[in-house]
Amino acid sequence: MRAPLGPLDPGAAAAAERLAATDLPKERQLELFRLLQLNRRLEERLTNLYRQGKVVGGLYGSRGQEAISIGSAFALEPGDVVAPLIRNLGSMLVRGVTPFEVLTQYMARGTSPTGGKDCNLHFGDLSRGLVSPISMLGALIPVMAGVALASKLERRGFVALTYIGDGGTSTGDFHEGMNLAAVLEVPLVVIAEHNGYAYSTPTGRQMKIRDLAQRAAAYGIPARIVDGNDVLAVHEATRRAAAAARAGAGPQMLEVKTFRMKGHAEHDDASYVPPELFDEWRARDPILRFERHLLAAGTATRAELDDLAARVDADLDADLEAALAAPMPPPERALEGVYEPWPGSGA
Ligand SMILES: Cc1ncc(C[n+]2csc(CCOP(=O)(O)OP(=O)(O)O)c2C)c(N)n1
Repeated sequence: MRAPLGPLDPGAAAAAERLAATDLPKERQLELFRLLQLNRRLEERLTNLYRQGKVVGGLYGSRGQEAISIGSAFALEPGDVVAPLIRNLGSMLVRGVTPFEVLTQYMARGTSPTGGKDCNLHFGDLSRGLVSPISMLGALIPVMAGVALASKLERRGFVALTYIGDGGTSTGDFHEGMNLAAVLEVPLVVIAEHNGYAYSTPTGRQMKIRDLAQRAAAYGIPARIVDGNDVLAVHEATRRAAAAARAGAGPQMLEVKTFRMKGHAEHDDASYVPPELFDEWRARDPILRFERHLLAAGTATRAELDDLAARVDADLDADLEAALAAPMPPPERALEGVYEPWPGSGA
């Protein structure tokens, strides 16, 4: 079977230990490391809860792709607006969503951001610059083109950023939204996550091109191809793309090459993925790579990194305990917030 993704570029395997250059100060690099650890360890706890039957509904993870969500969201300005997808928990964490909110959301607790009505990451918060994910793939592109248009028309200077999977780039909404954004020259940044599979369909079976970047080119949108497992490369490329969009250069796209290290969701054992692909990409794990880089560059000591990870774990233990103790929603609130009150109904 043909591998859906070849090496990132010739010599990529040998270069995999070298991360992109960065001028981020030490504290910011350690904050990136903390967020990566938080993303992974929170998802590991969610997997345990799922296996214990405590997650209500499906569980969609981002194992192996954490550097993309975190590196990109970390590169934005506070006033920028982000629309994550289901695999972008990391972007939400960067924007200040708490593990307690995420845990209660997945366990449908009454105190969760949606009061138990949605059971995964489908919630937003404009006060934190977060537009809610939309389940229909591709639909966020025209929505975020509109958000970016508002920024342009009102001269607000913020950038709108959203994500799309390789499969999602085959939807009509993606193409219409990209074309609209290009023609209107709005400050939109699209991060296209090329992770090899759309559910069980390898990329090679759903498009005849190798690089998603070609799709952006078709609309006159500049697109760069980035190693999605290098958090510093993703950060730097997003910073540049956002700066260009902010300066009036119109929409920008990044194609980030990566690999989905699990099935589509927790219920999917990924038996259709050749095991050697997992082996190949496990060697490029974005968190271990960054950890080795921090140590080799002398940016952090082993003790500092271990201490950070231990603190993440301790905080998560406390969050988990609190989330498990949170109440389920009372039945009488089941209809609250579902429908707009009918005009004149007094409701
Ligand atoms: C318009 C639309 N069609 C189908 C689905 C069902 N669906 C949800 S996720 C998914 C696969 C998405 O693949 P991709 O865009 O590559 O993202 P990934 O899951 O790899 O992150 C499908 C088909 C959907 N949510 N929306």
